[in-house]
Amino acid sequence: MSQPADPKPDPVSHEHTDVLPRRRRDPAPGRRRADPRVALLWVAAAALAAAVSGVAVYKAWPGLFPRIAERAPLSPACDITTAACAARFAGGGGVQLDILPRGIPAAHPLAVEVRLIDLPVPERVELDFAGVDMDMGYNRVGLTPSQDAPELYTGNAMLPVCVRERMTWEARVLLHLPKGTMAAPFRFETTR
Ligand SMILES: [Cu+2]
Repeated sequence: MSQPADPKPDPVSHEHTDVLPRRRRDPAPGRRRADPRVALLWVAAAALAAAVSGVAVYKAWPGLFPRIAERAPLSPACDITTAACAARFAGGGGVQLDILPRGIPAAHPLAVEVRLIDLPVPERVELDFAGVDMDMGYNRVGLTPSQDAPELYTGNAMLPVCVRERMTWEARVLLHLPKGTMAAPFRFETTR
């Protein structure tokens, strides 16, 4: 019975020890670590909004953005400004493109000739000129099937003048088939 006097100072020391666990439970560092996740959520929400508006644009102009069923690989070995070039589809068949006059001058009437190689007859054949690293607007012409040769399509086009000294273009032969559009790209450069 001499001990009951001891418990009196004890509550003080207990309080002190209680403070430590409470400090450890402080979630401040954990919350700081959770912040990037919140930021990521916002990025995801913004990306989703951009995707939704992108789909809206895509659906509003199906002619502008045809569903590309297959895109032929680029063939850098051939220069379309100096010769007729061919592109092969991975699924078989190909396209030969020729644009005259050579050099593909801007603001000059161009004669376009497309020859289909081992491909079914498309509903429509078009040639599209697109700026590779620059938006050059809508430059697309429809090609007409030749009377003599069913695999031959011809048409007239014109390349717009670029403000830049050097411009990289992609001429795309678009074959519109029931299964989707097949695109055969040919890259070239123009200089002023
Ligand atoms: Cu340009």
